[in-house]
Amino acid sequence: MPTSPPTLRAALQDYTPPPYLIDSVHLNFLLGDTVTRVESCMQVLPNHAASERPPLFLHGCEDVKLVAVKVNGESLPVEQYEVESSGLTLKTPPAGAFELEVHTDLHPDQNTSLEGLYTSGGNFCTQCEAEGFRGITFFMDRPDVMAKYTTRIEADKAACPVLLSNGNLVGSGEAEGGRHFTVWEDPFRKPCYLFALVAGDLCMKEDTFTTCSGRSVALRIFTRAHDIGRVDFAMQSLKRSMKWDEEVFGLEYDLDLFNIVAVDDFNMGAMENKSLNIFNSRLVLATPDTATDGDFGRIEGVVGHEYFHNWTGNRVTCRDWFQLTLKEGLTVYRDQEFSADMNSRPVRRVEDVCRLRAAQFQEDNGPMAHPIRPESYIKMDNFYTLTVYEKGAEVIRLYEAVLGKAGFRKGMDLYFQRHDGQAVTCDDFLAAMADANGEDLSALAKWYSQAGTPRLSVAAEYSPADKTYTLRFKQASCGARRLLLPPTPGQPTKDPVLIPVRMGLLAPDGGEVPLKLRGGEMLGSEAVLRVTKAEQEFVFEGVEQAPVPSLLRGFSAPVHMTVEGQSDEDLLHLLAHDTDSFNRWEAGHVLAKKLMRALYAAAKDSNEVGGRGLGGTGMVCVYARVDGAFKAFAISLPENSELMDKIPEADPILLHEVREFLTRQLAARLRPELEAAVAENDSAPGEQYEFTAAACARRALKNKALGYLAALGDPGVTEQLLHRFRGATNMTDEINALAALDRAGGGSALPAALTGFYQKWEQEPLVLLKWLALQAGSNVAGNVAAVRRLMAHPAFHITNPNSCYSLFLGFARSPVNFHAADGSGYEFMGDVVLQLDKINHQVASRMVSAFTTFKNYDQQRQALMRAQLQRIMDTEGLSDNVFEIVSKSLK
Ligand code: 0A1
Ligand code: ZN
Repeated sequence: MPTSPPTLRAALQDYTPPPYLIDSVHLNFLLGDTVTRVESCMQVLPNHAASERPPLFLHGCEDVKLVAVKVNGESLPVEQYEVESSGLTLKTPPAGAFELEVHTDLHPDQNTSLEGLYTSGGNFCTQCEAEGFRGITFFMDRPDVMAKYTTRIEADKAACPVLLSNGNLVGSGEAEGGRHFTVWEDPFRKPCYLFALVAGDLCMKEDTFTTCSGRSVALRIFTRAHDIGRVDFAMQSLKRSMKWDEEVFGLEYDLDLFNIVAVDDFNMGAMENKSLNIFNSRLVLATPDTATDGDFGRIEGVVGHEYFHNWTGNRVTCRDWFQLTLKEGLTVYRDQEFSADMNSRPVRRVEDVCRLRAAQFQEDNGPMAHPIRPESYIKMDNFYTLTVYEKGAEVIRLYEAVLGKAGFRKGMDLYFQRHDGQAVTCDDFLAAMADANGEDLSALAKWYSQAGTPRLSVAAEYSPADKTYTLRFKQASCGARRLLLPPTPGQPTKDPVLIPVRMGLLAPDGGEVPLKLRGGEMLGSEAVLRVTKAEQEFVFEGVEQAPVPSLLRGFSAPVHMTVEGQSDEDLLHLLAHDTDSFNRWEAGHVLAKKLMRALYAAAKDSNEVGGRGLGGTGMVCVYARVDGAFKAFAISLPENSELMDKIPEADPILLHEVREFLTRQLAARLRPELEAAVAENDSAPGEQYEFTAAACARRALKNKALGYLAALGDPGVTEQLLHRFRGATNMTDEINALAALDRAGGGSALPAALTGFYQKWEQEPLVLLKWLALQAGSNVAGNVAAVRRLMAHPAFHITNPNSCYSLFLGFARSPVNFHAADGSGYEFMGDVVLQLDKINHQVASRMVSAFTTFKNYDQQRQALMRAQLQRIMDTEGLSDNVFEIVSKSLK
């Protein structure tokens, strides 16, 4: 619901411990068709000096109606408390421990924010992170208040046969009027953001996992009846995650039951509520006919992620929300490692780094830039960002680079030993890592407090006379001028950070040079240099010939690196000989970026794309030289957002035309190779779909090649695509063929193919999300009208976040239509933001984020985008979520 403009801003430096604690809480949910009553009975403990009697403040929200307040069993006289929409204050609570009972009424069926208690497809469910529990009852809604929960749920037995909450089922029975109940007890203390309740008509699939100490854990996945046949992959992923965490981190599951529930209406991906994970259904349901390789990979990763939170997030949680990266950065790191172990490690690393550079670097360079530990926020929901999650994971990787895998594990062990059952800070994590290894890691602390992506430049010098090779590093941060916070001492000019540079040197014959730093010991063929100063040099001795350096192997730190004087020959040398697979890929990627930027610059000068005949020779070379899983990557062009970093005031449509030109060039020059790639990697007739690294790599290359061939506009290719589309036996191939048809212009075949796809999948909302996204992202000029029409299509539901992400974010990815010169795309998104803000603040604020990059574009577009931001800003009753992003963008 829209609220008045915000006045409250939370700040890290204002943290104080809570004046009271809640030792235990009994919740009684009386679920009803329209009204739900929540009876909460809390055992409150003082957490202040005995001489004081501070007021007790419990957070609330305007949709929660207070019905009764009792202290130690007696109704509290009205003059002893104050109730506002923000919360309930007990003016003079009793001294010592006491019992506080609060009854509230809610309307879950009217709750479109999808926070607190709401309904999805007629079933009840909750989402409490970050601050949704206050939408259920008045409570100390902060993560450092950790209580033991007992939850009774009562509902109509026919409408809600399944009644779930956290922990163990300790009771159940019949109630009056065709109702029934269950009682759940969670033996582990937890913050209220980890509370969950699910009630409804759900089917269940069950399995078991035997832990390393021999305990049997019941694993259950709940879905609507229609979907229960699609949970096997998620179940297997869960079992693999449980085993992996035991093997890699020695972490065993701690209850006898682990539940996952899939719901269609969910703002984010999934939620790690203690023993009752709630998932967006798109991250649970998958069979080869409905889900792509990408979907399977995401499901595996997110199932792992939520499971891993049981230790990194639940057993050890955050003291306050500024510490979010403590659990998220660490858990993303863990899910990335899990996925790397389950699939191809090098491929996963390239994918993770691409995402980081394409999106997080952009965030770091825009108006919402914040350190992985933000210093202030208006709405915490806005800080579930790529910076906190993905850059946070890269910062965890820095510990690993510095300490090695064994040292990292020692640090993790000490972290759990010290902090199990506590709500702690990022400093506590750093201290555990440092103490376990006897290392001073204070140089890593700046990564938590500085926003922006550090820039690292490297100059190299070879001295044939004394056979030394010198690397000179310089570091500086970008983004400082766009920092959100007013300049404060130390923030506008950044301090140097510790940058671990994993590296090797390649001799002219491609062999590895043994590394020996001046005055040091032999290091083998790979070393991790610790760059800690603004300027620092490392001198290698005994280098017989001028080498080619291979720096930042595996992307050992999240920085922009420039190697001065690096030639195309150097890059091709790395491509051919580097022992680090990431850097081999990186060499090709750098070549592709250089090529695209050169093409763009030439087009800008001459007003003609490709006018100077720049082809793709470098990339043709790259394609020829890489093999296996990397061949598909070798012809993947860098994302626009990555290129724009070095293109001031970019024209996104011109950049798109450059991409199209280069795609056509490559398709023409590589046609025989691409056709061979299709033929060699096609599935054999009757071949079963498998989600394995090798099978995914084959499909990726085949489909990438088909996408290129589609760009040729050859009717024969279109015919082949249509044939493939009709005959596809899995969704990866089916949706790729449809997308390629779209790229090929599709001719008259495209509308019929789209209609056929819709009819085939009419009953599968998750598949229709792909159908919506594909049409929304079309680069056919004037497509905004079609997207407006799709909003009225039965496949689209404005109250469903997935629908909005597919249609609107899909549209924002179209350079031609979102960035249309007449501003029609921006106006459409402005309309969408305002409409959505009345329904769901979190979804609206994700949409408005499409405007935050406006300073990257040319003057006309900046003005048009800014005008939409201003129009949103001037609208009455804006949510805090949208207000925060718009106001920071307009600064
Ligand atoms: N903790 C979850 C993500 C999550 C965060 C916020 C939510 O609502 C605002 C929902 C889910 C995770 O990292 O998976
Ligand atoms: Zn998480």
